[in-house]
Amino acid sequence: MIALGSNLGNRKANIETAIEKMKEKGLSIEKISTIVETEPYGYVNQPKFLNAVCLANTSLSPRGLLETLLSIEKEMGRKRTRKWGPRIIDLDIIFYNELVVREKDLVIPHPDAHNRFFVLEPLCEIAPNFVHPVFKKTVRELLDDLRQRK
Ligand code: PH2
Ligand code: MG
Ligand code: MG
Repeated sequence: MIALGSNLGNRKANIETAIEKMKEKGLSIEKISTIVETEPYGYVNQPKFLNAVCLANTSLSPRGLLETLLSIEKEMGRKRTRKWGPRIIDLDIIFYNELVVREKDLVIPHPDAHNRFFVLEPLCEIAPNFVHPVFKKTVRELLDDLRQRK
């Protein structure tokens, strides 16, 4: 499961280009959520985002997938400025099946996914019953929990 986000330039085109590039690089995109406009989270003083999530099939390892996603971000001209700052495209691995990875530069499930409406809402559209392998809760339950908390 991959989350896509953009808040610079032609945001919709950026998300669509990223999906095309994922296909070109051999990912099989099985499902794509609706693209939604969301308020910036974390660092709030920046433009609104468009966000979506997609379900992809790949023979790449988690690390291979990370490298592929970073290469797409780079090809699309992403410049890394401040953490959580504005970006033309951000591609994050949210889940990789039931796998749990905890390495310095690669943490799966995404460590903040359960706190983010812009991830859980689109995810709930395409995979409501997927179980978070650490919290042992479905995406729908995580979204309900977040709504209670916020
Ligand atoms: N990404 C961030 C920080 N804040 N806010 C929204 N709404 N959407 C994002 O994709 C996003 C964010 C860091 O990756
Ligand atoms: Mg991100
Ligand atoms: Mg990222």
